[in-house]
Amino acid sequence: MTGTPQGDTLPLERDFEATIGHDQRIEPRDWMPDGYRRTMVRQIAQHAHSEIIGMQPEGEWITRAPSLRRKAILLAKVQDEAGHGLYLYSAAETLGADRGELTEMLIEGRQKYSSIFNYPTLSFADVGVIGWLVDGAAICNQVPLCRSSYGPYARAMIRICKEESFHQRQGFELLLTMMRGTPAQREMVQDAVNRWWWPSLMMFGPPDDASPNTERSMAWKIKRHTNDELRQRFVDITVPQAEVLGVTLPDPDLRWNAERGHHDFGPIDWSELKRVISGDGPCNAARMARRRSAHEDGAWVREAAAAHAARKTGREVAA
Ligand code: BYC
Repeated sequence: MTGTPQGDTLPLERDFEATIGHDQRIEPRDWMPDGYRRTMVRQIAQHAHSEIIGMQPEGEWITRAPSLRRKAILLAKVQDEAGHGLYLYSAAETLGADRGELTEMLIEGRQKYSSIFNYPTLSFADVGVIGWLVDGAAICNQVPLCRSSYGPYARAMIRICKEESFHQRQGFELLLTMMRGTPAQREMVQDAVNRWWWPSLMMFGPPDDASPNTERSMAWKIKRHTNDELRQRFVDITVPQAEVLGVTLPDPDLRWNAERGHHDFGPIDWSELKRVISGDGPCNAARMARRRSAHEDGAWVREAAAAHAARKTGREVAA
């Protein structure tokens, strides 16, 4: 697919650009520029890793959920994240990436996962706030990705977004219940909102003037909006929800700007995002250690599956 001799690629490039220009999908067997393939593998792999690492902060609360109902909801949600990771690794495989190699790259620190999962979950209110803010931010980011130019990614995203929507609602409902509870419960919610608000805004990535990939990814219609556009949309959607909940978003500069038709918000500490992405967040080491040990613990499953597949292939050859 990428092996076409140099010089012969011009018609293929034209076809590719025309497909993108007509808002049609690029499919696995279509010719695509190496840079497009690399960008897709990078983004899909990071996204898959984020889903899998993202099971950890909330997973820690499954055994400590306050009721059977909350436990069942949380179990279902964390299991969904595993499913999202699997759809996404499958989408990356359609581009020729090997799932095992992607996992190795994550474990060796050569591929990234979302900064947001490097913060601790200190109380059960964090489960609600992750659903409301983190999944809420994920939905803002991912709904436009349902129209991403790479077919398998866009299709995976449709199902993921439906499930994320359930996740966001369960978080909001949990918080609403706590806000109608005792003063101590309301304090727990406010404390969790204070800790997760700014990291949630950072999920959208660096500001547009410091985002090296956005321009190219927008031209290829991999991304449909810039990081800042999506961040603004998230703030605008979230402010009225905070009012319904009765929580204060921890930003003294947050106010409606009638002229812009958007909320203004205060400066984001980009040095924190850089620190967290480069491995120096509050939980990076713990998240990676857990991921490594889960990978090692799963070795026997992978070996058994490979042996089973080899035996099956052997039987098919013999027949
Ligand atoms: N954390 O040029 P930029 C979820 C990296 S899962 C870490 O703007 P791009 C959920 C970026 O990768 C959440 N790294 O990049 C799961 C790039 O580095 P490389 C994940 C970040 O790709 C479970 C560099 O910084 N969602 O929602 O154009 C439970 C420069 O950035 C971050 C996705 O992956 C960050 N926050 O835009 C609940 C969605 N931000 O690769 C929820 C799909 C930036 O050049 N991904 N970086 O070394 C995307 O939409 C885009 O990849 C991003 C970044 C908007 C994240």
